Amino acid sequence: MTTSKPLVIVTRKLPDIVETRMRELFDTRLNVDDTPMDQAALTEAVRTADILVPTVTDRINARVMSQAGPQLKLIASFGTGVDNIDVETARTRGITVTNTPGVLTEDTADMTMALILAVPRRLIEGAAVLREQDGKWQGWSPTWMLGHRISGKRLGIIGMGRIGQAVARRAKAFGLQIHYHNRHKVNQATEEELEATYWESLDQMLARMDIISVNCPHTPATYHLLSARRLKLIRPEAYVVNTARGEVIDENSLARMLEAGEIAGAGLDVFENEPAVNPKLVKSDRVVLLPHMGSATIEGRIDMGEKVIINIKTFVDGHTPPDRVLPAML
Ligand code: 8YV
Repeated sequence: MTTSKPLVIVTRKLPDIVETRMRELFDTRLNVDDTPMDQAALTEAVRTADILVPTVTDRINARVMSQAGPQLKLIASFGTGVDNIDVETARTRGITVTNTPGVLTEDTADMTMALILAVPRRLIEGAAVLREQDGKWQGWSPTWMLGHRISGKRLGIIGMGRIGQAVARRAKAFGLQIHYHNRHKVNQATEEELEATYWESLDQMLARMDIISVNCPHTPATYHLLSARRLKLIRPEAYVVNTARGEVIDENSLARMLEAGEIAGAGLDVFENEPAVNPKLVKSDRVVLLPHMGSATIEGRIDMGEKVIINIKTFVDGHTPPDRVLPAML
């Protein structure tokens, strides 16, 4: 580091309490009006920062990193997913990368469960009736606004890491049967606790599920994991929920299938080209769309900030930060 206090550039507005603490500890440059940085602004930031604190909205690719000055030693990301950062290029340039795992697990699992309930039970449609009719609802009818029962259905979780398991725990309490596909089988105690069935073959699992939840990270191996071919394996009565990353699903194919009634519905918190959303999805009445809100709780965001601070402080003090991300982990 060139100064006693490292220059930390934060790309987006963070909770006040996090920013205040960062300013106490570091020479911190904040983004108080929260304007997202374009590639030029990011390039400028890496030319001067000792430490960069980006978020999911910043693309820290090889091109940006190639412009980094030798003083840039740490990218302490405010977020768990690191698919927006070229971790391999960072490693070759001697730049450490950290993230904020663990602290958004429960919030993201809650939001996943909310979508699992909202789509089959037509929550948003029902709420919209009262708004559209200005509160003048025509009254109850035995065959109106019928959705589908959750209890007893088969939930297929793709990615049984921290978030996948937290979803499974909730879903089990709602009476869903837990199935999962993962790179590896989870340990026996967890499988027993969740009464979960492991499917080595994603194709086979997809063909048998009533609800599918995407909870794996976006990596080169999971890009379009739900490809056009695999989406066709899903039963037409089934629902798809995604709170992980849009890139895991071929969004155009999903939108086409929803339009054609080949999939019953979808609950999506993430999209392939955020903030753009496929117009077919926006128009569809078979979907519930949320603007990437999975971890959007004030408690979660403060915890994420705390993790960022711990990672920076540990690094500056000459130790390996607790949440270091290595290419081999992806
Ligand atoms: C965060 C997320 O809000 O942490 C993640 O991977 O997807 C979000 O919940 C976002 O990444 C913050 O950068």
